[in-house]
Order: sequence, then C-alpha cells, then structure tokens
Amino acid sequence: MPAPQGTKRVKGHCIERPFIIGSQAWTLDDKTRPEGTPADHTKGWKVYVKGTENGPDITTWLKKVQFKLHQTYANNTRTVESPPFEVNETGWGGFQVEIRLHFVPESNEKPQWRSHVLQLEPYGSEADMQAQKDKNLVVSEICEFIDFNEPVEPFFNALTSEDQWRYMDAGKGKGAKGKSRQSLGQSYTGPLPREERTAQLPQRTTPTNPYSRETESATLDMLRKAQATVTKMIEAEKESAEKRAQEMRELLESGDMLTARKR
Ligand code: SLL
Repeated sequence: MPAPQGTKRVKGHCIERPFIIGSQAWTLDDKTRPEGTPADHTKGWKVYVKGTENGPDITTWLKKVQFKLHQTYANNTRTVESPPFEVNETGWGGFQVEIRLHFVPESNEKPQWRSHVLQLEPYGSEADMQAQKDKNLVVSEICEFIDFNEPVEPFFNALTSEDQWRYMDAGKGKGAKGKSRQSLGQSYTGPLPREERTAQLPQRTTPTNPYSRETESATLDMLRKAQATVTKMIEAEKESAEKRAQEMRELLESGDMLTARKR
C-alpha cells in the first residue's frame, strides 16, 4: 500500500539548519521603564529565536515558538505564532527559559525543546563585562542546529526551494507569503547574489555576524587544545599518584612504617 500523500520520506537525506537562540537584557532606568512595571523589576529583557543573518527564511520550517518562563510570571507559557519569535519582558532575576519549537504542518515533525539561560548580568572577561556595562546591554546568544532527517517529500521540497530566499529578492521588503524582511526578525545586510546564498553557516565572520564556519572551526580548535591540556593534566596526576603508591609500598616493605607505629 503506498504511503498517504505527503508522508513519504526522502530516504538518505538529512537537512540541517543553523538558527539562533538568544536573549538581551538591560538595566531599567526612568526613561526605559515601561509604564506599570512592578517596582522590584530592575531589568528589561527579551528572548528570541531567529534565523541566521542572510540565511534562508526561518519560517520555511519554524511555525511557532512557545517560551516557557519562570513560574513567577503571569501566563508563563508565551506562544508566538509568527516572526519575530520573541518575548519582551521585565523582571528581577535570571532563569532558564524552556523553548518549544513547532514546525510547519507539512513537515509532519513533532515539536522539539531547547533551553536558554536568560543572562541578566554582565559576564565573560573583565573587558567584556565593562563593554556590556558601558552599553547597558547583555547579549547571550548561541547558534543552534536542527536536523531534519529523511524529511517527508513536501517538506524536503520546501527546504530545497528557491522560495526560502524570496524575501531577499522581493522589492519593498515583501517576501514569500507576503512577509516583510523586517517582520522575519532575521538580520539582513542586503540581497546576496544567488551563488552566495547558503542554508549552511557562511564561510567567513563579518562585523555583523559571528556565526560562520570560520568561528566554528576556531571554536573546535580551542576545544581540541583544551582537551589536550586536560589529557596532559590527567596523565601528570596519574603519574604522581603512581609515584606516591610506589613510595608507600617501599616504606611498607622497609618496615619503617610499622616500627614507627609501634613506637
Ligand atoms: C530562581 N533565578 O531560579 C530565580 C528566579 C525569577 C524571575 C527568578 C519577575 C516575576 C514577576 C521575575 O523576575 N522572576 O514579578 O512577574 O529561583
């Protein structure tokens, strides 16, 4: 019996998409404090899910996002049905935001969870922290990946179609399904020539976009070096433990410890 229409999987293909999960936070002052903000709320913040800069239209695969906030918030599950997928709030404390990604119906995929720590306080090196204080802006972002393994045919077609770049071509900022570039919520630096469009991470880092293969390989290098350092430290530790054990055996054999204890 043939599979029902739209549920036949495209064998041997896994389609991957990078995307960004992040938050921004700032200290409120009289000017930036929204009306009616509770007196104990010291910070303004937003948490978001967005496509990569100049990447394919994220709504090709992402239908809606649910952000589960700390239970101290009223209606703490916030559902965002269209881009930009973000929640703006104020508060006094950081917490872990649970993020449920719902995919377009034609994907036939179950929702997936991701997690993001809402970072309210400056972090990193002294210099980084100072820069964040000067700007009154703490940005915490991660480039995540999602794999669609053997997607069903209609979804495979969408993920490989030119339509996901339509937002770049269209005049007056209107793209596929009439969405404007701005409303997509992904950053955009101008239409890329067709041959430079990629659904993968771009090759190079630019002043506006740190998420590139270049960064990825530098990060992997850093991790490999750190791993080598840890391996060396473990070896040195093992060696010195072995040395101590050997000294202990020698002491025991010489009988010094026994006589010492008897005395
Ligand atoms: C914790 N970090 O893990 C703390 C919780 C809760 C944050 C932080 C305001 C809520 C409201 C708010 O900032 N909650 O007043 O609506 O236990």
